Amino acid sequence: MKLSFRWYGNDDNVRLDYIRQIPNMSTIVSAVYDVPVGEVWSNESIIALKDNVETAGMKFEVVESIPVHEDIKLGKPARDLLIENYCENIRRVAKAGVKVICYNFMPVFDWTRTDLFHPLPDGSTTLVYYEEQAAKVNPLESESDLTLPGWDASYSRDELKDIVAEYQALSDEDLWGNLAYFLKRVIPVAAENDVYMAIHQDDPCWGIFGLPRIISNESDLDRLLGIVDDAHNGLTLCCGSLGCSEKNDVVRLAEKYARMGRIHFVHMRNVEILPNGFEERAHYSKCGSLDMYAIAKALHDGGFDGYIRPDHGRMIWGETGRAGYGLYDRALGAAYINGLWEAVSAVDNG
Ligand code: DNO
Repeated sequence: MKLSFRWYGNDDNVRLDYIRQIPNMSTIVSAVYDVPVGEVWSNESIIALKDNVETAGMKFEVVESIPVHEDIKLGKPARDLLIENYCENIRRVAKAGVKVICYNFMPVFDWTRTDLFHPLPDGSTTLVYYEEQAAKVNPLESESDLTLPGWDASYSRDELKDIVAEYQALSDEDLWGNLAYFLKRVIPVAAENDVYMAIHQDDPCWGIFGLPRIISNESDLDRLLGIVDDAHNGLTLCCGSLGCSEKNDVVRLAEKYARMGRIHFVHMRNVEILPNGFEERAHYSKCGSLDMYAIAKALHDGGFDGYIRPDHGRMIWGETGRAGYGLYDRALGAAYINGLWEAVSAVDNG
C-alpha cells in the first residue's frame, strides 16, 4: 500500500513539509490548476509541481483529477479535440512519472453536499448531505439564491441553467455512449504510456436534480470495466461515495475489484448513513456505518498494493480552510490507515 495525500498546489494552506511528517507518507495526489478544463497542461507547470513535491521528500505519482470537459460528457462535436487534449495530458503526466489518473464522469456537479461545516457533538465540523436541504435547490430556477457547495464556480447562474437543461435531455444510455466513446480513445493512450485510469464513483451514489449519473453501483462498475477490458481502465474505489448507500457492500466490492486487478487508487472515508442522507465522519469504523478494517482486509486479501489516501477530514482543533481538506483530521485518517494496513498484513502473513 502506498500512502498518499491530496494537496492543492501552492494555494493550499496545508504545507508539503507538514504532510511529509505523517508516518509512511510517500505520494502527493495533485493536479495542475492553472488552465481551464479541457486545455493542455504546460510541461512547465507539471514539472514545477513534481519538483515541489520531490523537494519535500515525496513522489508525485497520482493525478486527481484531469477533469473531463462537459462537451465530452455531452457528446458534442468539440469532443474530438478535447479528447486529443486529454490524451496529450496523459502523455505529459506519464513522462513526469505519474502512474494513476483519477477522474469522474459526473455531469456538471462533482461531489455534492448540502452543508460543509455541520457541527458534530464533539465540536468538530463535517460535510453532510440531507435530502430535505437538497430538495430545496433547483438548479433550473435562476431566481433562487440557493446553491450547493462544490458547484463549479466558473459557471454563471444562467450558464449553469443551460448546461443542466442540456443534461436533462440526455438519457443514461446517451451518457454511457459518451463514456464509451471517451474510454475507447483514452485507454489505449494510457496503456501505451503505462498510466492507470481510475474512475471515481458518483458522489453521492444516486441521481441528483434529474441528471443522469451512471457510476453508482456494482452493475455500473462491471459495465464500465467491460467497455475496455484492460487493467488501464480501472477504478478509484471511493469508500464514502459508494458507502453512503446501504445498497453497496463496499467490503465485497473492494475484494472483488482488487482481485480483478482493477483498483488503482482508494479513497478511505467513513460515513454515517441516515434515513435522510448521510454525514461524513472520522475514519475510525465506530464513528460511522462502514467497517474500515473489513475494507482494508478485503483490499489486502484481493492483492491490492496501490495508492490509498485518507479522504475528507472533519475540521478539528480549530483548523480552518478548504472543507474536507484540512491537515489534522486527514493526518489522523492516514495514521489510522497505517494501523489498519499493518494489522491486516500481519494477520495475513500469519
Ligand atoms: C472530492 C473528491 C472528488 C474527486 C473527483 C475525481 O473531494 O473526492 O472531487 O476528486 O470526483 O474526479
